[in-house]
Amino acid sequence: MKTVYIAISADILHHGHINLIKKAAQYGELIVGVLTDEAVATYKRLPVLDYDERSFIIENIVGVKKVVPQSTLDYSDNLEKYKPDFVFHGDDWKEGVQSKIRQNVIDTLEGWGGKLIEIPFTEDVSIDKINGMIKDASSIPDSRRGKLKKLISLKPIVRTMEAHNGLSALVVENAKVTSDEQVKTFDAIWVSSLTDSTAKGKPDIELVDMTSRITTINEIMEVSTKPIILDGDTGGLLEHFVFNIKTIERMGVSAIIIEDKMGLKKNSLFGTDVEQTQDGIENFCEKIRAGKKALLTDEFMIIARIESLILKQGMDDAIERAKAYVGAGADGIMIHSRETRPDEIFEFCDLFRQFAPDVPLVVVPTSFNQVYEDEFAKRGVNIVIYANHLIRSAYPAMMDTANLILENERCKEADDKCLSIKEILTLIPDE
Ligand code: SPV
Ligand code: MG
Repeated sequence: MKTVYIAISADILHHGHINLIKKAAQYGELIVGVLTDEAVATYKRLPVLDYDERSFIIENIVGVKKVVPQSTLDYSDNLEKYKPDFVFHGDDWKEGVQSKIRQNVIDTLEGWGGKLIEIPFTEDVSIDKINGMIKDASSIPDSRRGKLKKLISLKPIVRTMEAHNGLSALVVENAKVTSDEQVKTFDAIWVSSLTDSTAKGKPDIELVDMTSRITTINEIMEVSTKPIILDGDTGGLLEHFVFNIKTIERMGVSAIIIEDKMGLKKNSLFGTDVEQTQDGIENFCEKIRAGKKALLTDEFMIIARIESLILKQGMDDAIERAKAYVGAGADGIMIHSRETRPDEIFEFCDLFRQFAPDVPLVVVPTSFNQVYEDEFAKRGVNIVIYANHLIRSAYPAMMDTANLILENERCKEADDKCLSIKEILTLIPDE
């Protein structure tokens, strides 16, 4: 008896898959590699159904002999393991991101004389339409809120970009870069106090109040589906924090990060150049405990941000606080630094992982910007936040255009720097 192998994610199952399974099963005993949750989350989006549910469905389709997990988009490991005589796939992967995977399949099969058989792609399947419906459904609060925890559990690192209004949120939602066999996108949105304030022409000193922050969050939510992490500044007075946190949780935000400072808060990147006061450990723990008590779901995360390195209080203080905040119930820790080298951040990560192997860890590498994401992941970091880069790049572009018009006393020269009128008119869809 010959053996046949196909791989699918099976999150959206349609008659094209059934065609493929039927044809493949005619050639021998059919093994189906179902992509693991990690593989789907890394290469596509969070799966709607988890691996056990998806593999259960596939196991029960006529013609399927066996279901096995496939943990990468690349087939090589499973092909080496099962040495099938045939691999079946639709003929729609000869170009684009999947072409390299296709070539690996052909090369690996050659090892034992196996063959790739490609069948015509089933044309009338509207995956785009189904994806659109899933996207709409996943933007509602109850679907969105739990996505961050899920992403942390499935991805080596959760890549997060700031947004400060609807337009920048659209950028975070839609930015996509294709490289090798991967499609890279952002996983989550950071609603930064610095960029939310700057966009309003205000300093980052908790002057933009919660009502205004909520308006920004709503604008962002209207045009996006990705989980949102809110920069909650100091969290304010404990008595206010317990109310605000409920509102934020109800809206479908996934996490709030609060920093252990008190009094008039200034942006951390000023460091000790301005006067800033760190909160007492017990006081801040009290805020964390009160916040946790106020929550209604176990999806929402309170992440405690440690300012000891920013305020030059030393590593021992940072670690002491991390232990205390985790003990008080914080769902994660953010460690911040304004050093241009990552050494103190790496040292913290190593020490932190010795006593908190599973607590999510967040970094904001604005200053130590040379570190690649996979290096952070190796050090045990779960979330990396690019905290201000969209607004920082928008401002010089706007200034250049304004200056060009002033210099030329007309707008023709500025046109090259601008989106075309057609593009700006169609950027935001009517519905
Ligand atoms: C923000 O984005 O507002 C932050 C991060 O709090 S930082 O600006 O680095 O303090
Ligand atoms: Mg901030």
